[in-house]
Amino acid sequence: MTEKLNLDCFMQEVKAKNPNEPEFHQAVQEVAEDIIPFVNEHPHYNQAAILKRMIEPDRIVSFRVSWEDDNGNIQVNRGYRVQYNSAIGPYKGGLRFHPSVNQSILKFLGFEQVFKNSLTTLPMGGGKGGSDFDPKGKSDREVMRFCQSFMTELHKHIGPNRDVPAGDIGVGAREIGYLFGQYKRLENEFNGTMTGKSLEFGGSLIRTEATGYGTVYFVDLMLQHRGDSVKDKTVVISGSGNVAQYAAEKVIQLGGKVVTMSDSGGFIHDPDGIDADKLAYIIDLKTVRRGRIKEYAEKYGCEYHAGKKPWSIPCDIALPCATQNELDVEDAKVLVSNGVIAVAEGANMPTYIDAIHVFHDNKIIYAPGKASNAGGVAVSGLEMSQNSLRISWNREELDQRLKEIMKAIHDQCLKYGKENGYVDYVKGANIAGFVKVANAMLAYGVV
Ligand code: NDP
Ligand code: 2IT
Repeated sequence: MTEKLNLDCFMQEVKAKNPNEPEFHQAVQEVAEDIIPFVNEHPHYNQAAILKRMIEPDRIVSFRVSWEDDNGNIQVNRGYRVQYNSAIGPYKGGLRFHPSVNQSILKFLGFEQVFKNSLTTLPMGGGKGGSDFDPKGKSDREVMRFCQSFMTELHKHIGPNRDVPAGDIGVGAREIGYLFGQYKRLENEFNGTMTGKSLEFGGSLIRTEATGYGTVYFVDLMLQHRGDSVKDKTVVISGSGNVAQYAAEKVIQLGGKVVTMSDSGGFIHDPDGIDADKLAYIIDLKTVRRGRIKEYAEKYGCEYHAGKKPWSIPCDIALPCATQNELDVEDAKVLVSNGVIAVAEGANMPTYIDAIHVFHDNKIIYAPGKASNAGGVAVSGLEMSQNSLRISWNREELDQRLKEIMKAIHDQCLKYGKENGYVDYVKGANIAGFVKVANAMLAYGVV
């Protein structure tokens, strides 16, 4: 008879074995709260120690990245790739360039990615990588030299059937271009090893928009399930990068009103709503001019709140789209008391666990990132398919596939998360994501 798992003992062991990794502990705890009761009811998973095996990455590669800045000084950063789990497909997940990057953050992201990718219905394992390199304030040439040095090591560990990186915070079209260019040069091969590529060299339509669009499609599905929709809703968004920009665009297209966006300096509050023209300004500001969101407030004469997050602004829908742990228990209480209906994560793990509990206790519709932001990696999966087939699908076809995938994720959340009329999307996503990977691992025996 296999012993049942106990959440506290399990987490104690995780913390002892992975010291000084608070983000990783948090991501495991969020999953374990749902999976431990589930595996205790399905003891064949415990017998095979599936959960214990799933929290251990297949491998972590860590390496030195030396490069020369524009002044001729030698700079040294640390690069990583966490290859988490390949039970259902090649490792797949983004690269993050941000000064905060460390092993804990990349392990949490890689772990989440395993569940997220499983939910997409596509054959992708989970991984994540990146560096503590800060692209802010660097010239294009410095970014290029960094990317080339980073790829000079990374290329040994990736490949179209092994591990397929993409973008994340600080890694957009510019960085993917430099990274793929160096990969191709080193391997002397043109293949689908990276996604998020530009359209001229194997990229997919809709990939740029996919995470933000998918998040809003998911919100609309959650609201439809309650006989409601995004139309006429007031929406508070954090972030002003890739995910936030296209979440805002889709909200506007569906008839909602976006009243905030932010960056690491603070947030702007535009009570009249950010319309398509104002959003075009933000996209240019953030992706071309690489400026600060504060400039929006100066241009359009609205409020800028330095050093603050936007959760105090009354809204129907809140979309955290910037980074991890940007919405705490006090923020959650304020959102609830202001009448929020739905919260969906465009970012990965933006909400602290006790803030999630506040949403659940108040029966707020709440979607974890592994469900609501899976549209990005899903279209990355479609980019891989197009690269393998050497074809390109058109925009309508890809948008349709994205919608179908978000619907399939929503259905999986309902299957495992619906109880007495309320849907616990965290539980639904965790169990559905787990079952597919776990069953593959069972089939492989002890590996
Ligand atoms: P970008 O680099 O394009 O934008 C990041 C945004 O978040 C910027 O507005 C940035 O502000 C802000 N931000 C970053 N770090 C912090 C911080 N420590 N504190 C406050 N604000 C911060 O990244 P993405 O839009 O691609 O990613 C945003 C989130 O979405 C991340 O959690 C990412 O993991 C997740 N995600 C991304 C996907 C994708 O396809 N790109 C897919 C699924 C999830 P500033 O400009 O001041 O740095
Ligand atoms: O967190 C994520 O899902 C991403 N950054 C996208 C990963 C990908 O491989 O497209």
